[in-house]
Amino acid sequence: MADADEPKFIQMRSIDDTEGEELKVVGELKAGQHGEFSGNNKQLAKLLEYGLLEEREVEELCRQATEIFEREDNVKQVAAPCVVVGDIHGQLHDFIEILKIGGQPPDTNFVFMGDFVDRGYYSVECVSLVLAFKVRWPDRVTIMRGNHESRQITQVYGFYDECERKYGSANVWRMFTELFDYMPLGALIDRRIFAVHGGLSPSIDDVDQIRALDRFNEIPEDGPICDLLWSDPTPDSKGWSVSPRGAGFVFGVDVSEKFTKRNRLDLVVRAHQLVMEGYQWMHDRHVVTVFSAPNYCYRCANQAAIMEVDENCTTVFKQFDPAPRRGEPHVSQRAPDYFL
Ligand SMILES: [Mn+2]
Repeated sequence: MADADEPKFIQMRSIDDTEGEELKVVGELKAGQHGEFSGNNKQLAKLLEYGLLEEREVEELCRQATEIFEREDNVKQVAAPCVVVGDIHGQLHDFIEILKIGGQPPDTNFVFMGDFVDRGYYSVECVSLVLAFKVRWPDRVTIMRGNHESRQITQVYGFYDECERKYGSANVWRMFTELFDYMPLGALIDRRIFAVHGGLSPSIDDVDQIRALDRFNEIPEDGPICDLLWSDPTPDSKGWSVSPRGAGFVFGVDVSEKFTKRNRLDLVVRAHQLVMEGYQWMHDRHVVTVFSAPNYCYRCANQAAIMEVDENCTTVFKQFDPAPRRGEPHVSQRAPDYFL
């Protein structure tokens, strides 16, 4: 299994220099507004200030997150309003930017559609941060698994190497990848919007069928779980076709129409594909792609987006450009245009 493209990395220097305002949640954590400035709050504060957790902290975080995920359904019910986030891929500065643009837990409900790791330089920090949010506010933060939350894929696309480089062994990688097996597969927002990392599966007609799957394993090489995490919509053909990715399928507008109608959905929101504007409608607005890593791989010059769902289940997209940081090449530099 492989991603469609294979970009080259430019080695970067340091992460020291994030200027700008302190995040509200950092201030509140310091002020003790979320309880004692200890344990998980301390980890969260450290991560929000671009720090790296110690190995024993990662161990504790994974243990706590596993306990929470273990009790969650394959498809988590989420109430609007919420903010839906696509691929992050180790781009920590941009993750922090998302919190500035979209709001912060616990005031904002978040639905993260996976692919926290690989490609970018801060996969460890990104996955630690999203898990620290989850552990601190489990009911405010929904996480689903992306195709990169996998032992096999992370050994090819950077996360394994990053863990070894930052911790001196593969211990932390082992802890995270064991945890990945517990992540839910999707979310249902107000029973009207189905969120999933990749797309639909020829083995799944009803959302309820997903609930019956045994997900607590490495992502299989085929079958419904693989499809949900790997498939892509296509404008070019109807029905189901072989995917050029080597896993999952590509599906046409007729598939999306049938699935949304049968499950009484407004739409399917998914991530998984680079789209230049950060979001892209497809299949007569039955499907929308949200991609939240701007200037992906530090060279794709794409905008990123998040999707806000209001209390009436109306969607608004906020686009954003790369957050400023020294030491990384800037391919694109466009004026932000959040409200298109
Ligand atoms: Mn993906």
